[in-house]
Amino acid sequence: MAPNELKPAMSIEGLVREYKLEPHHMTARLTPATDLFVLAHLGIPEVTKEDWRLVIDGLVDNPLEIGFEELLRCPKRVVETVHQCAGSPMNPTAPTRQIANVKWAGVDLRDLFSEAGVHSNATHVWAYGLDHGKFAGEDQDFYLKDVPFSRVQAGDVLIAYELNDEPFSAKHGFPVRLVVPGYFGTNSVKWLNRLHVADGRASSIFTTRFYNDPVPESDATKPVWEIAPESVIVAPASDGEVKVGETEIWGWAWSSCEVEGVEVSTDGGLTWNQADIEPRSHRSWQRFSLRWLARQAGTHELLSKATDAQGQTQPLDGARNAVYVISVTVID
Ligand SMILES: Nc1nc2c(c(=O)[nH]1)N[C@H]1C(S)=C(S)[C@@H](COP(=O)(O)O)O[C@H]1N2
Ligand SMILES: [Mo]
Repeated sequence: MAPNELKPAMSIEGLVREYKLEPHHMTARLTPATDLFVLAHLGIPEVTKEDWRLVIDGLVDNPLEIGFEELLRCPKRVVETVHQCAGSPMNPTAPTRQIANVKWAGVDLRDLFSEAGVHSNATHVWAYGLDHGKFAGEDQDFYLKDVPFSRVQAGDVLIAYELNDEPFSAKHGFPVRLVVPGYFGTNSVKWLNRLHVADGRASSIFTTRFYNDPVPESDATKPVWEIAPESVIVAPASDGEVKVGETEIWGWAWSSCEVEGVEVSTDGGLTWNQADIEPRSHRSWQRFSLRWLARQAGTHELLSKATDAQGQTQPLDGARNAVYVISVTVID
């Protein structure tokens, strides 16, 4: 059997969705792997390092086939980046706040592509995962996504084998997955076994049917690729209590590019204050904070709104990245 036709057994069949942290739990800059959300549409395949191979084919001069040991011998690249689940493709405008900041290590796909010699008419890279099973009532032979070739050429797209300095657990894609920093998690194909270079989009249930967002005020849709600007308040906790007096409001902000500003409201969105925000380091999320003098006991609505370097800002509602709103009680 050709290696890219490997059909592993599924140790778990069907949708796996483990959402573990709420924003007020996200106190650590680096999310521990055990706290990371898990999303698998078809279940969890059992893949061994020994069986695993990656095929690179399609519009290339030299198709490649790489085994695990060979991958380890390639130059290693480490990327710290936000990792976000876009949520259910059946409900694309619902915010999930499933976000993490983690460190991936692997090989930059751009380097492998320069070895393979990609043709000038290449526009997309199709990424296949070894998981199989039913989704939306239909049999899938594999998980298949696509990313623009230009994103790969921009660098930092990894053929990854480590999460926070450790090998992956089965659920996170052991032994090897794709990681596309700055793109929603759905594009970071776990149990990766084939990259096919093409001159158009892949037509799978996960590319052209689901994971295309409606574009407001038009009939068009756009693929769920780049992460949109977003922010969450970590402290105070949602539905928590603070004492009358000075309190620090702080949280995380992120986007596919750097976040330039976060505004915070402590009066349900009537007025907004510029928070302090740290510059972005690598592709990490950014901490913002604001001193708040809570004068009056009672319930207050706190909101945070990020704006990124491209001038994109969070909408108040009706979108996955809608402004985050929490309620806190100020006590005497
Ligand atoms: N092969 C494969 N890769 C996949 C998926 C999948 O179902 N199969 N789910 C995607 C989705 S929707 C997300 S959010 C991320 C989740 O990665 P994690 O479970 O390692 O956090 O994996 C992506 N990669
Ligand atoms: Mo996801």
